[in-house]
Amino acid sequence: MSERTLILIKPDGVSRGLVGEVLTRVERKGLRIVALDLRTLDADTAKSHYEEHAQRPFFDSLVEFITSGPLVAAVVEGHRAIESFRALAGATDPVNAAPGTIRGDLGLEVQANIVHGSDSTYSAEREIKLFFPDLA
Ligand code: RTP
Ligand code: MG
Repeated sequence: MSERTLILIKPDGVSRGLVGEVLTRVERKGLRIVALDLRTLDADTAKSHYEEHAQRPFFDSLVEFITSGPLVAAVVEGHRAIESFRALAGATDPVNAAPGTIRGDLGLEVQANIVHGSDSTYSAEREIKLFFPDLA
């Protein structure tokens, strides 16, 4: 089943020069990039993107982090793309993420964990509309 997911290379990934590394892993997996953009999020977009975490103690810090510099937003498409990219990304906390995953190989800290991937078909649809409202 082909589907689409939203991925972000977070500001830490961009500032560390990991855009090519992440996109290479995505493409080698067989996922196809259908939209790609470097942008800096405003606070309202960031809050909307992470709305499910609004009551969490780390929310303000997360919004500050994700708006702190340019990130790369992409829509990728392929067989079970949502689950497939989450598996490539690895566990949220890079310390617990398996070696071989993006976070497991390249990250150390839970907030600056390099990438985001939509976690369900509902989230993917919502997030793709938020980031790329004109995408067909
Ligand atoms: P994401 O939404 O970014 O793909 O990450 P995820 O599903 O693996 O993790 P989630 O629970 O949705 O958390 C969203 C992002 O919030 C930051 N975070 N900080 N300080 C903390 O304890 C903490 N916990 C989560 C991370 O940047 C995480 O990816
Ligand atoms: Mg999440």
